[in-house]
Amino acid sequence: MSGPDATPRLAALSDVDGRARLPTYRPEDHGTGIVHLGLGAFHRAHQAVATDDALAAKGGDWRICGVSLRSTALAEALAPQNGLYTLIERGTDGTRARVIGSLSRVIANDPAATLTALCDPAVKIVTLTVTEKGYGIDRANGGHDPSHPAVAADLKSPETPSGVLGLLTAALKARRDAGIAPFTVLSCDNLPENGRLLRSGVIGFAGALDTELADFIAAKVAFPSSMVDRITPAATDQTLADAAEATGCVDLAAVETEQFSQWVIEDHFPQGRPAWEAGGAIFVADVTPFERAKLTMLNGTHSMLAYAGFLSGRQLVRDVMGDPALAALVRRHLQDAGQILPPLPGFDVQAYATALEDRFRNPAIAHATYQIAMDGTEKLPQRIFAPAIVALDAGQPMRPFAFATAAWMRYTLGVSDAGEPYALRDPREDEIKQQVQSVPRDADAIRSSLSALPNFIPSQLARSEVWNDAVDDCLDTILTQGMAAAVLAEAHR
Ligand code: CS2
Repeated sequence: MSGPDATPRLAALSDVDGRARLPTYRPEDHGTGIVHLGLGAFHRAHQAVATDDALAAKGGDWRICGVSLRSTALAEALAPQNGLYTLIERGTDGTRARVIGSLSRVIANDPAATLTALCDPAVKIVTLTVTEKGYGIDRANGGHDPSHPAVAADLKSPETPSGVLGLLTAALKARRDAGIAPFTVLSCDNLPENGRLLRSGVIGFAGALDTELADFIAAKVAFPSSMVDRITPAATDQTLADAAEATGCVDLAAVETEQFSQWVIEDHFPQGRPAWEAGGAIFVADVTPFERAKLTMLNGTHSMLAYAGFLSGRQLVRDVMGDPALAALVRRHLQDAGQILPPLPGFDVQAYATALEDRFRNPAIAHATYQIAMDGTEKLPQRIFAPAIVALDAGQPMRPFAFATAAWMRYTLGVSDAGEPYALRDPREDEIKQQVQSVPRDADAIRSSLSALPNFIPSQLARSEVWNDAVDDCLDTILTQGMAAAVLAEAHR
């Protein structure tokens, strides 16, 4: 296929005619050793890039079979390109382009082919970016969540699974039965102790079917945790235009991201791993402090600014940073969130906060507040509620967490201050609507009703008068004065 002006479609490195940097290795010389579940923009801007660096530096059979569990659009773009795509990195000092060669093949919405790929003896690692809601784990208690649609379906037909826990369990079983060593499972989603959590989900799911299998997984399968960080907005026409300009090819799978990239990984890979350190990854014994810093400061502030910003009419994170009152609330959130983190040797919390403000301000990155606002019920527990509990226990300021919660509660009403309706884009959207539709438009009523959502706001908070008063105070101003005025009032408190 070629573009309207007969520009060739990107399909081989030899097609590239432009300034884009090319892999310094021959992709076809390397076998596939990784299956990645969740082939979104984030994976292509992060782990696939670190793997590209690792292949260039140290070689190995570590190319990636990328799996889209549901959508087919991306695979349709990548398959004719033989997995090649352009990464556009937008720094404050300009834009760089490079072609990534680490994806060897793609599978889209094909559970049987996914299971076959997972059972390939050459596969040593399964990595995942399926978003918080994709796992089907009972986040409050650990283990699998039998009410998650994919988990429920896979418990009924475990031989033909299509969800994350079902696929991993079936593949680990088939490998055990065939005498093939288990793969290492590496979650790369923004969840606290993501490896431990995923391990509990897989063991819980397996245990519901076969306790011996669950024991085998508990004893033999490694689930290292990792913290990943790279701000990756959805690709736009500009991304594709920049890729075409840098490669001389039509590339329908191009992705754009910021220059910054961080990956902190627990070093527990019994079957070996790529030399991801060549792509800047840091290997540590315990990821928890890094992940807490990121979830509390970056992601927590992101969620606050997403709700407050979106409802103040700010479409992009950089627009939020250009609004003095919102920018002041971002700074306050970063400061107060930073204060409750346990000290981490070599980690300068002030420098981290300043760097985050700079990243949020990056004029070259168009990161939509509405994109970050998605899936609030999956994000707020680790980003806002867990830090709020620490702050409450330590007698530290918790107003920023109460304000973020109130902003989310206002967002759940599904209509802007100007009367424009919008979709919440949350897996619990129907439940939330039921909770808020049946109560008067009043801070105490809305807060009480949303606090009653099962497995959401921890009881330590929901029972705390100090917390509830603070949320009500913020929410009352937001409801009576509108978000923009409430942001101004909050910034000048
Ligand atoms: C964001 C994250 O969409 C969101 O919820 O907070 O995707 C954030 O951009 C990444 O975690 C940055 O590493």
